[in-house]
Amino acid sequence: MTIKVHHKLLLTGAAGGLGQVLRDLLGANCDVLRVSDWAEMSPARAGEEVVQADLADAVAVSEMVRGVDAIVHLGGVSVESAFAPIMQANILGVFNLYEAARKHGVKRVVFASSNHVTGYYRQSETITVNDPPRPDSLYGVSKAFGEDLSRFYFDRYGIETACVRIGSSFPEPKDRRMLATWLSTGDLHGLITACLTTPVLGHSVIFGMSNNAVSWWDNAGARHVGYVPQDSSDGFREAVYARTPAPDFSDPAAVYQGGGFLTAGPFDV
Ligand code: NAI
Ligand code: 15L
Repeated sequence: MTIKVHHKLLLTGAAGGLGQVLRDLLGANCDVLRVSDWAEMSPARAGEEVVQADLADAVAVSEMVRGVDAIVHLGGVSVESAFAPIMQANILGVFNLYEAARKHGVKRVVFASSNHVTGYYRQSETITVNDPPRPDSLYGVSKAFGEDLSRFYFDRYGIETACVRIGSSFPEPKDRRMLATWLSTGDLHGLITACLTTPVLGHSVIFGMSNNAVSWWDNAGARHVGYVPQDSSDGFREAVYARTPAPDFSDPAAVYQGGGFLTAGPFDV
């Protein structure tokens, strides 16, 4: 059973892939779920509020945040792209969100960071949450900015944040890399619930992964969050091997943890 400690939760990025999944699940974590995106969303259901807002619009973001107790922040550019949209959504947008949280007294945020903050580590390395960022893309740099900004808002204003470096959260692992990076959507919800309910969150970085046998990430530094993954990519391994070619190690995507993000771009501004 999900423990409900918040009256009103805000979910940003609610029109996106993970946002739609979590919109169905996070209702159990609160009395009222406010869902937001700049894209159109389906109408409010019982126990929901729908707010359309561009993260780059400080006034709109302030109104979006007013009155909520905690935020699950998924909104933003979710892949490598030209810098301008990344700057608007992931840099200015995350600043607007934390400023609004400060002004309105919101004390806890779960920030959807990404494994691409550390994509330039090799697939032969196991890293911890204390290893320095090595972003593999402008997108990864923007998520590293969000992690740093949230640390500043914790140190200065006491706003607690879990920076969840999500691996690959899809219904199934799509390729061999995702056997290591896979996070089931059930485990994603479990992880977010843990971050929302753990007594003391502080400023925490945690790798968002299921209990996969092959893993590049050590979450020992995030034990206080109380996340215990229930799923594993292991059952998909045989089928993934059967439908995908052996890795070509002259391709950086097969060598580094960030996979295809290593070779995405540059994009015209
Ligand atoms: P998505 O691209 O499907 O959803 C992102 C949502 O943000 C979209 O609905 C989009 O309309 C909204 N958005 C973009 N710019 C906006 C703006 N300026 N103002 C308001 N809303 C805006 O991405 P997905 O897969 O659902 O991921 C959700 C979050 O989790 C993203 O922040 C992504 O970076 C992060 N993440 C996801 C992973 C995955 O495996 N799905 C892996 C690592 C991180
Ligand atoms: C991400 O950060 C992306 O948002 C998602 O679409 C996937 O590509 C994921 O990383 C991944 O690394 O598989």
